[in-house]
Amino acid sequence: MFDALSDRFEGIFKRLRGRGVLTEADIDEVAREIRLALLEADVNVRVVKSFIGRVKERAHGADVAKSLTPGQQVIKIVHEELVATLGGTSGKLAMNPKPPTVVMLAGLQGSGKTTAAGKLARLLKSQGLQPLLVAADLQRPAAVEQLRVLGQRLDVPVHTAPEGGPADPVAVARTAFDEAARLGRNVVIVDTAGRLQVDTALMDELRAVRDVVKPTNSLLVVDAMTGQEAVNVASAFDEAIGLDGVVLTKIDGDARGGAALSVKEVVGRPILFVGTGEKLEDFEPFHPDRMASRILGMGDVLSLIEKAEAAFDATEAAAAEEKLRKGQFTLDDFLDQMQQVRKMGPLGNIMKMLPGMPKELKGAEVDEGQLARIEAIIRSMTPAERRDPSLIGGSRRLRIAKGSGTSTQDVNALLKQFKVVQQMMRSIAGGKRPKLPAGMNLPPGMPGLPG
Ligand SMILES: Nc1nc2c(ncn2[C@@H]2O[C@H](COP(=O)(O)OP(=O)(O)O)[C@@H](O)[C@H]2O)c(=O)[nH]1
Ligand SMILES: [Mg+2]
Repeated sequence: MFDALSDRFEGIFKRLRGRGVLTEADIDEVAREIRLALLEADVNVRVVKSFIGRVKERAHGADVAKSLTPGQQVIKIVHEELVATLGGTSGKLAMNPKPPTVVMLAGLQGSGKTTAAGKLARLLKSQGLQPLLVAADLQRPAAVEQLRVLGQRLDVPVHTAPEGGPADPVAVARTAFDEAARLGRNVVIVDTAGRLQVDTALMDELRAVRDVVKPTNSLLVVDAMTGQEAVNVASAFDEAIGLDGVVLTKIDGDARGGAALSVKEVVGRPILFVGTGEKLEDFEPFHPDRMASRILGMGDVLSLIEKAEAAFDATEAAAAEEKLRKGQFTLDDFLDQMQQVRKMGPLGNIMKMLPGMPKELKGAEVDEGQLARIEAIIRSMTPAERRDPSLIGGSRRLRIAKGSGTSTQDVNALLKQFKVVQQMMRSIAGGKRPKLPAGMNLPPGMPGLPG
């Protein structure tokens, strides 16, 4: 799910990253592109409209924080609004203070209710709870059997209508509580019947079951493939039985994601769980922030932005970049940049997070001890030497090594690495992808690459 949308966002943001300043017209253009991307992903029109409105308003009004580039700022706003659209905080089941907690699953036929019942039972069991599955879908005999098989596999009891008795879902629901008490079960999961379409008979049956079980959580199971239609389905179920949340299934498929992005805002009920495959373990609590990062296809970049915000000064970075371009980057700047980058946390991680980093750089291991050594070496140089390392001949090398408590080999290595960085920077500035010489590790404190 979300692949196409992710691609679109990636394209939009890639262009944004290179920009220094965003004009009103730039923001409008970005907003237009995002709008199109969302509509193509089958997101509800109303949702798109309010989403774009919020993003635009915030982007226009954003006081340009020194720590972020304008492009990063827009990405951050889009991400935050996406999280809000998806439901803000992570969903959780409500627990009945007087057990059992009752979870009623409703939804169209084939949406994945029975599977979700099994998956939820598995999840709750793993959390130390004692679930009971209740087969209140008596439309098709196969449905009961399906739940029974799941229960057997999970070693979770399944409550069904008595053999040969009337196929009455309300009766099954009513006797479920005695069964739960008898078996010492504290969560009752009720699987219900579905239809291919919303109809009154179905809704009446569900209402009757609901009145008997009084669900602590009444959850709508929605197939992500339903797209925007999911919104109508959700509204109908909400009106009929009252919903507390949504289980979005089959997000492993190639659904465009419109349902996920629309349900919360239109129906006002959060997605609590997602089904990510056919197996019982393919089920997880829904985290809006993680999903938003996944949609933007840049989870790593976002955490990098967060870190950068905390530590990095965009103005200084821009100045360093400018110097690089002009070939004026000195060892002093190198030291400055190294310290900036170090404020952001373990270097190895940051390298891995940077988008567009050549693979050989991403894998580069950075040794923090080596960082300290490099810092000491540069500090032992005179200002003139830092500006122009070509001054550093044999005797100066020895002096610097002694001053920094390192060896002349260390000093040599640093000077060599610095030269490589300068060359790399020049080639990046010239629009080429940098290549590290074979066997050479990235010098720590390598300044931020222009993304
Ligand atoms: N790929 C995938 N298939 C699912 C998922 N959830 C359910 N299914 C499949 O969807 C079909 C219908 O599921 P079922 O639980 O019987 O739907 P119900 O009619 O609502 O009870 C089955 O073939 C399930 O294996 C999911 O999250 N991912
Ligand atoms: Mg079923």
